[in-house]
Amino acid sequence: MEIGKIISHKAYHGNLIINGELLDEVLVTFFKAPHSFTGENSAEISVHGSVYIQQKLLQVLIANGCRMAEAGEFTRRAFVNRKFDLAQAEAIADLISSESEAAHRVAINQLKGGFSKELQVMRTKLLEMTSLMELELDFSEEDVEFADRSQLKRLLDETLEHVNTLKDSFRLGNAIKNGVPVAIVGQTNTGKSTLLNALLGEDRAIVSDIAGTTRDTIEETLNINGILFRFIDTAGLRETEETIEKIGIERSYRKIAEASVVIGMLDATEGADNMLVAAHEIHERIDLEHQQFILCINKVDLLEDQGEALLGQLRADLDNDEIMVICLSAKQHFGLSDLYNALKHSQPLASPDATLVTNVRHYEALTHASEALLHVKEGLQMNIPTDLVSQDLREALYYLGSITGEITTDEILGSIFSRFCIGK
Ligand SMILES: Nc1nc2c(ncn2[C@@H]2O[C@H](COP(=O)(O)OP(=O)(O)OP(=O)(O)O)[C@@H](O)[C@H]2O)c(=O)[nH]1
Ligand SMILES: [Mg+2]
Repeated sequence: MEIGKIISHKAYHGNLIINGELLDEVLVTFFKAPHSFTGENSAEISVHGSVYIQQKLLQVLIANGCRMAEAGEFTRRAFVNRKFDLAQAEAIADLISSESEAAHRVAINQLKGGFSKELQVMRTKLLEMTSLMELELDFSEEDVEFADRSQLKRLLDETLEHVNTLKDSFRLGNAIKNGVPVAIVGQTNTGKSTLLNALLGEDRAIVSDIAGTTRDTIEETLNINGILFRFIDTAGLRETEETIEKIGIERSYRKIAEASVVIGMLDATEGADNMLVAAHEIHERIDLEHQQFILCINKVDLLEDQGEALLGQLRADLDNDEIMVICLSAKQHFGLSDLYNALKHSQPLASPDATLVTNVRHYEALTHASEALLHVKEGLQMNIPTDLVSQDLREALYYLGSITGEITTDEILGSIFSRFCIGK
C-alpha cells in the first residue's frame, strides 16, 4: 500500500509472511506525525503473544534496517518534540511504577501538567521582573528603576512561599510514591527482625538470639489497606567497639531521622525501668511534630498477663498522648492488628488536587531555587547592586526551569531516560 493512502489511527488486518511462510495474522496501526506519542510517524504491529513470533518478527525488522529502541527513547523523543515537558515525562515513569492508588493519583496529576503549570506561572513572573532589572543595567548612568522594588519584594515573597510549599510537600510525596517510611528500631534482640518477618509474612530477615544479628538496614514495602508502607529493619542499638556494627548503628540513627513513623521495639522481659530508659533513648531522636512514634512492648507471650501491667505503667510514666504504646508478640503474631490500627493514623493525608513533589531531582532543584530567591530577598533588603541581584534571580529561574526541562543538558536527559524500561 502506498504511504500516502494509509489512514492514521486505523488498525489494518493482514498476514505476516516471512520467507513465503505465514507466521501470524497481525494488526498494524499507523500514527502519522504529529499525531503520535513521539510526534513522529510511527507504526505499531500487534502479533499474538508468542515469544517465538515476536523474536522472528524482530529479526526480520532488524535485518531490514530497524534497531531496538534505547531505554526511554520513545518518551525522550516525545519530550524533544515538545509533546510534554520533562516533569510530565518523569510522571510517565512514576505512573508505570505506581504501586498504590495514592501514588497513581499523584503521577496522573503530574502527567496532566498541574505541577508544570504552577512552575511556568512562577517563572513567567520572575522572568518579567528580571528583564526589567536587566534593562536598568543598560541605563545605569541614568539611575532609573524600571522594576518597581516594592512590587518585586511582594512577588518574591509569594514565589518563595510557593517554592517552599512545593519543597515541603516532598516528605509526603515521597512517602506516597516510595511508601511511608517506617523505621523499626530498638536495642539488640528486642525482636525487630521478627516483627519485619511477621509483617511481611515471610522470613526476610535473619532472626537469632545472638545480640547484633542485623548489621545493615533491610527495607521492604507492603501495601496495608491501600497505603504503601516501607518497613525498615535496623541494626540493634547498643554500645559497641565493633567497626561494622558501629556503621550499622549509625545507619539506624539515620533511618530514625528519615522515617515518618518510628516503631520503638522494647523487650517485655527486661522490666519497666529498663524499657523506659530504652524508650527515652529513641524518643530523644524523634521530632514528634513531624514523626509518629509507636512503642511496642514485644515478647508479651512470655508474661502471664500479656503485658497489661507493663502497658499501664509505661503509659503513665511517659505521660504523652502523642506516643502510642501497644503490646506485641512478634513471634506469635499477637497484637499485629493493634499495630495496623496505629499505622492507620500515619496515613498520608493530601487533598486529591494538591500538587505533591515526589521526585528527588525536583526536590533538589526547588531547594536550590529557594536558596537563590532568599539571596535575592536579602540583596534587596541590603540594597545590593542590581546586577548581583539579577544574577541570583537568573539562578532561581535556572533551577525552576530545570524541572520542566526548559534548561537541560544531554547528561541530565540521559540519566532520566535511562531509568525507563526499553519500549517506553
Ligand atoms: N518469646 C518471644 N521471642 C521473641 C519474640 N520476638 C522475637 N523473639 C526472639 O528474640 C530473639 C531476637 O529476635 P530478633 O528478631 O533477631 O531481634 P532483633 O531485634 O532483630 O535483634 P538484632 O538484629 O540483634 O538487633 C530471637 O530468638 C527471637 O526468636 C516474641 O514476640 N516472643
Ligand atoms: Mg535484627
